[in-house]
Amino acid sequence: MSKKKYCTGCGVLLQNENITQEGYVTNLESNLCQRCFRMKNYGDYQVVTKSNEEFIEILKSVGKTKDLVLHIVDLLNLDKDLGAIREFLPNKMILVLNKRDALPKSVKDEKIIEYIRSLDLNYEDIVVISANKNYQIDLLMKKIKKYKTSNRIYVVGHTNTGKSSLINQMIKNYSDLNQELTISPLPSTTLNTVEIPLDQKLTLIDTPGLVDRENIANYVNSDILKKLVPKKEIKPKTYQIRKGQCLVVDKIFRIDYVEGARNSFTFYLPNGFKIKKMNATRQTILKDLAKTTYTLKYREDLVVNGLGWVKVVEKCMIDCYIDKNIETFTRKSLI
Ligand SMILES: Nc1nc2c(ncn2[C@@H]2O[C@H](COP(=O)(O)OP(=O)(O)OP(=O)(O)O)[C@@H](O)[C@H]2O)c(=O)[nH]1
Ligand SMILES: [Mg+2]
Repeated sequence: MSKKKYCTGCGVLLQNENITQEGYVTNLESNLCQRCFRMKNYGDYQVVTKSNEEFIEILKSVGKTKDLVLHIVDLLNLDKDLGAIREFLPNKMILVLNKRDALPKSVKDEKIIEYIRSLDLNYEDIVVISANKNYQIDLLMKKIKKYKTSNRIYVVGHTNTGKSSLINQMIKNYSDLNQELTISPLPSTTLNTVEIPLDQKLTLIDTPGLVDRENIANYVNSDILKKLVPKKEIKPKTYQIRKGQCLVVDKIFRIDYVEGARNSFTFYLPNGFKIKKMNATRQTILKDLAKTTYTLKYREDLVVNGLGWVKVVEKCMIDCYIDKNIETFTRKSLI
């Protein structure tokens, strides 16, 4: 019987029997499954819908080890990415806040760390990094060496937070390996654990990300998906708005200003999205989407899960229209 072989890009079990099933390769000599090969070479993204149960089982098995865990969070989706993971993992953990490059430079790392500390979560340490820009990866490595309990370090988090991107950066920085994990703007790129021995003393283990069903990434086409992952520093866009006006983001999201004094709305969204200010009474666009009414207090954010947020200065009442599956919520202003 031949030995089982796994894809070096996403961890899936390789097979050459069924082209419609995951892990397909024409030749079992290959190291990459066909899906990874197409993503890497042609940017051709194929969505895989897997049940979260499988990913949760993997997390639980990590929870049975005593190994150090890195919890990777996307800074643009902080509140949601922080949730759900900890409950499966009693391990020692470092919180890694990724995609620093996408946040405005004017926001200081200390301020973000202070915000997290105020939530009183149970982490050994917190590090702000950018996997793509190789920012503070050395600092993270120092902390890993400080807190590690064995030679094995697990990398966990929600999907698309940049776990595989971080490991690829560490492979480049600290090893002679030429392996490269598959990364993509699509949810569920990594499908199974992948072990990366950086050296004799340190093995990083990539894991599939937990899928948040209320995240916008599950409900948009691939063009919008690509726009959701910011490539550059987000340029906040501010609009002065008064009662009777509305703000519309592409064809996905609309806010009507229902009640309140003249106000300032600042959008923190990836730069590719277009925002239009219009007269609400004359404009019917997106009004067939699910409506939620929010009463905002002084300096609060309206967050759209997976997209970004709108910072509102004065207290007011707004109606928000968006696909019914996509979650919106409010919080104290982050910035
Ligand atoms: N701007 C920015 N984008 C990043 C950074 N790190 C990762 N990304 C992007 O985020 C997207 C997801 O990255 P992946 O590394 O595939 O994320 P993952 O956590 O491994 O995702 P799953 O395997 O699906 O769980 C890709 O489009 C990356 O280019 C970063 O530091 N900055
Ligand atoms: Mg991955």
